[in-house]
Amino acid sequence: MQLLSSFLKHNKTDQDLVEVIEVLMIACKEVALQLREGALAGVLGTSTLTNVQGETQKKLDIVSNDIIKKVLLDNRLVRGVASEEEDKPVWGDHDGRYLITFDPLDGSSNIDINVSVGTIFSILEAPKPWAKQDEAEFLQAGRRQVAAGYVLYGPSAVLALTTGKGVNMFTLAHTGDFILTEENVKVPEETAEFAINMSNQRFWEPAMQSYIVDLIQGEAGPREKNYNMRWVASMVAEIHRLLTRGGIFTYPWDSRDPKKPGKLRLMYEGNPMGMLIEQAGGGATTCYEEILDIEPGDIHQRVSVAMGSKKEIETLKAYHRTQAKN
Ligand code: P6P
Repeated sequence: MQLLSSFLKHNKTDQDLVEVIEVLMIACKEVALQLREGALAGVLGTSTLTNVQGETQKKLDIVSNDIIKKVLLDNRLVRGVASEEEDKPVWGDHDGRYLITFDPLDGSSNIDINVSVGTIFSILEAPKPWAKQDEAEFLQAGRRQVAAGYVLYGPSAVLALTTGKGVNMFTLAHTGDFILTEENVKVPEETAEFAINMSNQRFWEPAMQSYIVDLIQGEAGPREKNYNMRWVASMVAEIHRLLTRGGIFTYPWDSRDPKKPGKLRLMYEGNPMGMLIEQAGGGATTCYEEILDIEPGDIHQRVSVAMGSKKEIETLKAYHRTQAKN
């Protein structure tokens, strides 16, 4: 059995990065404990507050955000953090080298029904020369991430992590250690499983409409095979399924608010998950460009997302190229 820290050291991971990842895991272990307690900890239900996204915050959104923010900013290596639950970046007192973006509790609409949720994180190096606590330091394309991952709080708590040398998974043991349980994870190139919120179908652009219609037609249709569907409404659970058995997950642009590129957020959902999926051999696209190539203009900017099995992603992109020609 290999502990997270010894695995990272064995893989010659930058010592400072190892320290920041270990500190982040201390916070995620505390979040896991709060979730495990659930109603007994009095942290279920909604607060009276809304976040910068305009979403009513669950009590656990606030609790987990505060835990992660405090633990990270206490560390000498962390310069600042940007969270889904914070309007602006929050700066520490240290001239540290890392900036961290995170969604403290993705999928939190599932908390009260006891369905899996997760913490998503992205680690960037502050660009030199270090500016004086300027939001622009965070605005780096996803390819600049030095590490990314999530902790899925499911039947077991599992960390999926990449530092740019592939994807590995670690399960939280009763001892409080994250133990290596899956090494060099790969997304199967092909799939027969898709994940999309079908209730939005009438709002999608034509290419997405025809792509999904063709999947649903199964072996009688142009894809000539039957597909299964999943929708957990928790991106961490969906991406964990892709890493575990393949598939495609998409939350596309829709016409409900045409100016919004998508529902999901680039800096702490699209980029970290995109790095994981690409490092595991899958694809991560808006259907028009690779997510990790996007130059961000705002820490809360949204993005249309399609991720998963490489060949399925290429097919989806082909539908959009055809649409663009017509
Ligand atoms: P809908 C959770 O709020 C989230 O950001 C993702 O985790 C999830 O994939 C998506 O939104 C679910 O959205 O519209 O199905 O509730």
